[in-house]
Amino acid sequence: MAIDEVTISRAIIERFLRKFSVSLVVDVAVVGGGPAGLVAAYYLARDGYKVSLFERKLSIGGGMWGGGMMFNEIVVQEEGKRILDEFGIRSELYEDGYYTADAVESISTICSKTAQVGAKIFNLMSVEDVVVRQDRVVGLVLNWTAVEMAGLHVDPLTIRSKYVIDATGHDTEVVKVIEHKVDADLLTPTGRIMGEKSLWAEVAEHMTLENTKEVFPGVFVAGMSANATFGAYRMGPIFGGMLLSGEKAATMIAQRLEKEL
Ligand code: 48F
Repeated sequence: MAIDEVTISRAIIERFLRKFSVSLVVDVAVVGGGPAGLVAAYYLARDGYKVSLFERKLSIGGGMWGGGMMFNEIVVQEEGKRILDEFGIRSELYEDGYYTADAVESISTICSKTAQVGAKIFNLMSVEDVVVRQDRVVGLVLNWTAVEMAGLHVDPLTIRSKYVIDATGHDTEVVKVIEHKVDADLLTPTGRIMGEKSLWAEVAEHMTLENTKEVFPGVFVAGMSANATFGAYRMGPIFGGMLLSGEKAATMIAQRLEKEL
């Protein structure tokens, strides 16, 4: 059969628009496609919620691809291994309580399973603003990363979402927008972003879970963004906290959504 280039173009355009159109109104919008955001999107989509994930970069996966200092292996502890097992990612005992896994196998599997359970993943899109109504975030403002990079004067588009997860990592970008633009305190002890502290793996790992919570009505923080928002330590290439934080954000939001039914 002959191949028609225009059919290829039309197929891509129509299918993309279909995917984007159904993502204009969602239960949960996840900002950032690192391990924390992907795991949150996975559990929510698997449980039947309508989820979109927006990632600024071409590749999904955030900081997991490079392991530690480009040695592409990750470390998790017992609790984190449970999540690797759930995704079917192979890991190997290194010594008591420490497991390693191939960084590429880990993040590509998480990404693939998240897409397969129905989360709509959009790469090359950046979240630049939020929509606030009655002191609650009810949507996100999106633009192409290429527009952002080129500094072009192009207006964005908007989506509506019952809940937002800021999983933007160290930069905690959604919360930053709220802090700068919304005339209300954040749900942190100071009402402001408290800022990330230097590296302390042991404390940071469990603080990540503690800090995974609602930071503004309608907005949860997960992963490094949670620690940056609540003034906790970074942890380097141990990834269990990121995975468990994604799971916790999903569980907390699912409980809220259930109540609202
Ligand atoms: O940085 P990232 O991997 O965050 P994470 O899921 O995991 C942190 C670890 O990678 C590592 C660590 C391990 O213990 O400390 O750093 O918390 O992924 C965040 C993603 O968010 C994207 C960014 O490109 C990255 O892929 N991102 C950031 N800001 C935006 C965004 C934005 N405004 N819009 C869309 N994507």
